[in-house]
Amino acid sequence: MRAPMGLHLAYVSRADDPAVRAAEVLGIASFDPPAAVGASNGIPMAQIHTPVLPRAAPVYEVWSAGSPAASGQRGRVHFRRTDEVLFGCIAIAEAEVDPAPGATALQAATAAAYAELCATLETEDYPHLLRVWNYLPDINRDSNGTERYRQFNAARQHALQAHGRALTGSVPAASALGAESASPLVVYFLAGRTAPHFIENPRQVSAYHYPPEYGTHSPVFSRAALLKQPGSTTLFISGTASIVGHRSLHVGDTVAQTRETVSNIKALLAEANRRAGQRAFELSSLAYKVYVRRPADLPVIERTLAQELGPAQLLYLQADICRQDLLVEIEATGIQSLAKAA
Ligand code: 3EB
Repeated sequence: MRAPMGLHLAYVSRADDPAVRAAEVLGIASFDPPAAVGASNGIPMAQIHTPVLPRAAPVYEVWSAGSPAASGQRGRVHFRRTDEVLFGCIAIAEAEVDPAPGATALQAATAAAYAELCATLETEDYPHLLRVWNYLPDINRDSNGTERYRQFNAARQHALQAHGRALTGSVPAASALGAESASPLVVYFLAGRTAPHFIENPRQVSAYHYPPEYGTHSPVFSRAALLKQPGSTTLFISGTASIVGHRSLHVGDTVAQTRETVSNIKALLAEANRRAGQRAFELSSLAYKVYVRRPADLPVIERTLAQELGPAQLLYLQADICRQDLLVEIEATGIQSLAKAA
């Protein structure tokens, strides 16, 4: 039986899970792997150093396509692609870069990662960046007088600008999280040949318009991206937190932050369903990654999300979040397959 066209996402506990059809796998992100996994059979493997909660076996986020995929490499970017979409990943250790005067090692690593990412999109001809995941060690730590997340934002924006890419509007959905100290900067991404619809949240100021109190350079991401392909529609919801307007709400209150985050996701779903057609996506049918700053908050977040989301697929990870006052951040993916609906 052939898989339906379009993208597929599975969270599995083994990279060789039988549900994963090797020929159609685009790429894998592994969370908290016990040992080096590396690229296997030419399948790009983004190794992310964020512990899975509760501390247990590693989890593999497996992206695949409804058609056979081909592997490639450009510089440090490992990628795999079909005629429609490309999955890529790159890891750069700060110890391996040589920053220009005035730049930090994280800025140099970010600049290199984004330069190689953009070059891959150009040479392989996948002009539309759909979704980007960024994991940087010690995201909230200050160095050279600036928080590392803000350093990352400056370097990301400069690199995208240097490659002639949009800084507002047509910018990908994204997540940016902390990772364990001394791990490399890891970026993985999906790009396509068809333009997606980019979606903003009417309850929030667009991140690319955040005022300067959050950093000299705004983060470059859309709140969500909606990709329509023959036979399926994919909704990528960016990392979403307890932010209304541009302010963090419910400082110190994990339950209230979790609920506010779900309200933001509901607002994005309403926008997406308006674009995709009546009720294409429901809260309970998305796959979620929940980033928890303090592992001790896990039970209360789990209870709150069980009430709010129903029988949704949830993966919990321990990670620092890009604002010190945020305790939880949630990203989500929805895939509506017409074959399944029929
Ligand atoms: C926020 O809404 C929370 O810098 O790429 C969420 C998703 C956040 C992506 C990024 C940051 C990013 O501002 C933080």
